[in-house]
Amino acid sequence: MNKSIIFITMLLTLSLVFGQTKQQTQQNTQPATGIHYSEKFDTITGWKTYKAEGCNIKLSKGQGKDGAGLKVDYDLGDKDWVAFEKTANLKLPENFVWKFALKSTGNENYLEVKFIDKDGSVFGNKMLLSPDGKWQDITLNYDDFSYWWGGDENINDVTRIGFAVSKNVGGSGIVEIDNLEIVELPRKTITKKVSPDVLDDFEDKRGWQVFTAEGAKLLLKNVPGKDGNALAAQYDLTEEEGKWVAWNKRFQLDFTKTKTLKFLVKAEGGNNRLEFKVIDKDGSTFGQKFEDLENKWQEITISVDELEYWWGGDGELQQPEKIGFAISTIDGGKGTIYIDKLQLVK
Ligand SMILES: [Ca+2]
Ligand SMILES: [Ca+2]
Ligand SMILES: [Ca+2]
Ligand SMILES: [Ca+2]
Repeated sequence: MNKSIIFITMLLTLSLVFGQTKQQTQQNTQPATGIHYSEKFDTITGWKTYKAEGCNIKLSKGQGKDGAGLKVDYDLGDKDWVAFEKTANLKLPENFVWKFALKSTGNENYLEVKFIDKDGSVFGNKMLLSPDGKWQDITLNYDDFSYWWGGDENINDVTRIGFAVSKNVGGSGIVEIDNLEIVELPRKTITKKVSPDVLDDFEDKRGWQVFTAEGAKLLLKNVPGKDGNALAAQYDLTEEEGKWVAWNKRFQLDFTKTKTLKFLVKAEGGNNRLEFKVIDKDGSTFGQKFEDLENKWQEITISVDELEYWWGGDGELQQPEKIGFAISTIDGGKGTIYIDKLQLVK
């Protein structure tokens, strides 16, 4: 979590530099479809680097996938992150894809892809690098990005775009990027029909943000579940003690009428502990732990009043804003926890 704090500090500084202009409306003067941003990396001018203390990053012109590309040599050592960003002037369309070619070698760390807007809101996506030295084409949709921190919770005029390499196993590696494009797509018609008490049906993994202890790994996927898709949390806690992986998402939570939450769960692999959390705006974290989960679907019912206060904030739940899950070590090792149909019961 240290990394997040460092990022917040860095981004607060950036947002001060860029001022506090607030813009609530998003005017769409752009054409209905088309390329909003394109970078072929014939030059690497304008890309700036940032790093946590003790980390190193060097940008150079690489071979690229098509013509030259951006080559990033990094060394996290045992620290947390390096970043490379560029100023942009972009009105983000309502529906888009962010495409780029990616090649990496070295250690298996995370790649973060980020938009930063005028008031400092950061929207991002975090993926595990596959450092196999092969070019792969990455396509991220609007749904793959979630609000991370800073500014307000809307993405307005984008002033910077960027990437970061953040710690999974740490150490060094090379990341190469080419053919970066942000392309507008036709507006989506939303056809989802979910009952109003379902907070998340896990048809997609939109909005879930991943955190891991040093050396631990977590990959979130959508797989066929109990009811349509479920979320599969594939984890590797290693054999060491005290490891954990976690994933959180923001929800509009109102516990004034009902305080009963339910979800479906199934566990495969290692014998480990599932933690369920409700997190307040000030960081007050309340939770409940579950052990001996079985390899068949079961429904868990939680009463918000019975959650235990764990840490953070003032110990009171005034403005609940996130729900989180975590897996912590009993025996460690690998496994998958499946979650489906998270609901606030009427
Ligand atoms: Ca190129
Ligand atoms: Ca904003
Ligand atoms: Ca589902
Ligand atoms: Ca509180």
